Amino acid sequence: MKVAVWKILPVASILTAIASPACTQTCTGATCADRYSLADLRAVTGGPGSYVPADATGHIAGQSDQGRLRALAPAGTDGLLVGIPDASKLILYGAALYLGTSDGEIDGEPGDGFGAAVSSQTQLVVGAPTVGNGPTLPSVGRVYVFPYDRPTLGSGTGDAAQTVTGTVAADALGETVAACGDVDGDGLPDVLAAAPGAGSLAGRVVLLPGGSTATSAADLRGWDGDVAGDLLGHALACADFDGDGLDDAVIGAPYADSRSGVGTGAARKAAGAGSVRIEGKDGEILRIDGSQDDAYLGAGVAVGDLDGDGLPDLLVGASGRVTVNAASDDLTGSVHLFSGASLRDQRATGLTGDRIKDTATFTGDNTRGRFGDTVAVGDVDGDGILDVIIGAPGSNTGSTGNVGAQTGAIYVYKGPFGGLQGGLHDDRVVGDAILTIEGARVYQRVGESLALADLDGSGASEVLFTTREQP
Ligand SMILES: [Ca+2]
Ligand SMILES: [Ca+2]
Ligand SMILES: [Ca+2]
Ligand SMILES: [Ca+2]
Repeated sequence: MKVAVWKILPVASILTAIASPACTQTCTGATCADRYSLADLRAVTGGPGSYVPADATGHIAGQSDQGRLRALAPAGTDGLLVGIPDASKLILYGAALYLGTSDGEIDGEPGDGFGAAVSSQTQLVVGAPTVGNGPTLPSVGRVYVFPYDRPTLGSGTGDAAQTVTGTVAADALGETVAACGDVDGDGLPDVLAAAPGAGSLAGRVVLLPGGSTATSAADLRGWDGDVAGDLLGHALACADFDGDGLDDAVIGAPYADSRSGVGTGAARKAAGAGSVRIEGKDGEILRIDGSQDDAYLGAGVAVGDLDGDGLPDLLVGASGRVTVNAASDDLTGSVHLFSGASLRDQRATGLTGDRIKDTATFTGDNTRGRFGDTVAVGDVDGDGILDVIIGAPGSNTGSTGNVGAQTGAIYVYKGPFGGLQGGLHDDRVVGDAILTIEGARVYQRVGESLALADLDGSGASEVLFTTREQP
C-alpha cells in the first residue's frame, strides 16, 4: 500500500522508506540506506543551462559524524542557514560558503533534532522535533524563536526569546516551521509550527503569537488534520490572501482526502488527494483540494508575487499526481500556481475544494520523480522578476535512467507567470525550464532540500541544494 508507506515518512524514519531497490545497485546489506545518509551542500549560480552537482560553484561536504544536512533557509539577503538535526546544529554560511567555512552556529542538545526545520523571514525559528519530555514521552518536540541578529549566532538555545514544547509523545512539534508576519492582529510577528505526528499523523499546526509567554503547545490556538494520516502541516507558508493586511496561514496536508465527493459518483472522496488550507485571523479563508487519488497536493508550498500584480500568489506541489502513465502509482507530480487575484475571485463566487482553478500548471515528466515535493520562489536569472524553482527528488533523469534511481532534479522556470497575458492559463513542461540541475548518481536525491539566496551579491539568487553522498 503506497499511501500507507508514504504516510509514515516524515515522522518515522525517512531512511526506512527510501531503502529502495535502487540502493542495491551500488551497495548491499542492511546498512545500505545509511551509507547515503550524508549530504553535501552545493550552490549553482544563475545562468541558464543544464547542470550536474559537480558544476556547483560553492560546495560544503557533509561530515560523517554529523549526518544529513536537512533544512535550508536564506539568512538575510546574503547568507544561508543549514540545519543538521542529527548533529543538533544550525550553521550559518554567508559568502564564506565559497571558502567552505561557516559564519557561526547554534547548537541544540544531543538527540533533540535541533535544525530539522528552520525559517527566517521575520524571525529565526528552529524546530527540534525529537525533544523528549522524560523517558516516557519521546519526541514531543520543541520550537525555538531567536531574535534575528547574525552576530549572535554562536550562542545556544538558552538565548531563544521564545520556546514552546509539545505535550504528547511522537507529536514531533517543530518538524516544520514558518516565521510569519502578524497573523493575529496585535502588530507583532507570529510563528507557525507543525506537529505532524499529532492525532496518529492527522497533524496539528499551532500559532505561536509574538510576545507570548506560553511554553506549552497545549496552550496555543491551532488547526488539526481531519483524520489520522493527513499529515497536516507537512508544508507551511504565510501571506495575506484575503486582503485584510494580516498574514494568513498556508497549511499543506498532502495525504488528506478531498472534503467533498469527486467525479460522477460525487459521494466518493479522493483518497490522499491532498489539500491546502488558508486560515485567517477569523477562520478558514479557503481550502483547495487535490482532484485525484494520491495526488499529494500540498507536499510543498511557497508564496510570492509571481504574476506581478502586487498580490501574493500561491505555489503548490502535487507530487503524487499522475501525469505520465495511467497507473495509480505513477508519482510523476505537478505544481500549480494560484494567483492571489484569482483566489479572491473564486472565493467570492463560493468555489472551494477541487473546483478551485489554477492559473499556471507545471508538469513533471518522470515516473516516480515526485516533481513538486519541494517548491521555492526567487529571482534566479537576476531580471528582478520572481522565478519558480521545483524539486523532483525521486527523478531518474540522471546518468542511470532507471525508474527508482532517485538521482533527483531541480527545474527553474522564468517568471512572470499567468495573468499578465490576458489571463490565459500558463502551461509549462519540463522542457521549458531555463535552468536544470540533475543528479549524476543513484540516490543523490537532488531537489530534496533547496533554497534561494544571493550569496555572492550579484543580484541573482543562487540555487542552493543538498545531495546525498556515500561517505
Ligand atoms: Ca501577532
Ligand atoms: Ca489576511
Ligand atoms: Ca500576484
Ligand atoms: Ca527572474
